[in-house]
Amino acid sequence: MSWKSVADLIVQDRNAPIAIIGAPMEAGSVTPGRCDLAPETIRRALKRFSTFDVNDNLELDLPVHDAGDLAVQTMMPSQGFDPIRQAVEAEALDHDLVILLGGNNAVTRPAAHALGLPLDKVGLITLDAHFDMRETDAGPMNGNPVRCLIEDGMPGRNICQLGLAPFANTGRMEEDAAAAGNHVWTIAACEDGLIEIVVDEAFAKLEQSGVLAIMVDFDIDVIDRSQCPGAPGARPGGLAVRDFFRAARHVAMNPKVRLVDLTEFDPSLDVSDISALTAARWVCEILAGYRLRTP
Ligand SMILES: [Mn+2]
Repeated sequence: MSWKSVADLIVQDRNAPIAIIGAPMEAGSVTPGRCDLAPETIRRALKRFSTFDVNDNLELDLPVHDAGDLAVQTMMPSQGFDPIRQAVEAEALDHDLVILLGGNNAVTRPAAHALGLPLDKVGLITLDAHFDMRETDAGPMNGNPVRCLIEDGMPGRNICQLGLAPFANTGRMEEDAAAAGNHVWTIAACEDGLIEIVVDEAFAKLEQSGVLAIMVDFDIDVIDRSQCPGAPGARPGGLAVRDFFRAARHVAMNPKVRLVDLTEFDPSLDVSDISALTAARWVCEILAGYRLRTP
């Protein structure tokens, strides 16, 4: 390779401002698949991205601490809660920003508990086709992390949900999200290049809620399925992949954002590496957004 790749930035360096950690959880998925393959697939795909963004004349020159991948492949979300929370918490203590590679969307709940703050001081933004408000009587799974977090004590006013897809949720979920006080922007509100405005609206809501730190969950199924076939929940009519990248960069520019995750990427469903390259580009955009933070 004649150029420096983004994979070359990922090294063992506890002083790095950013850490990356994989949580290859698959058990507890509504649609069983191979989300456990995502972290290694994304790491491999990062070798195909250079560190230079020609659009903005931006060189990614910051090291990223590699915290490895957790051994959660065979664990149910209830078993995986403590290992994920503890590992993410350790990284969040040492680094400004933690990038968590799922795994299915069940990794989001333990991660939100890992910022060293009570949940009423943590904000959660989701980019997701789904409310993730399924019932919790059978325990945590990939379809209910938002409901779990509300039951854990996160106020709905701390939760902003972006990109909800039509015919992919129930009226009951919408009612429950509204009753909890969640802030909601459907996919229609995120179209036509409006995603950065919507992200700013979400940040403003979280500012009003008085949160001290923000986690952003990027469920890759928010993207249009033609541009992200490797996500079981993705549907035609989803977010344009360019808007997904814009959202990632814009999110990472906010210093209150301490943790981002990418979930629901299933490499076994992918076509021509489209989703692998999309997930890896998401990492690049997060690093670019961090790089553009103003101190
Ligand atoms: Mn989800």
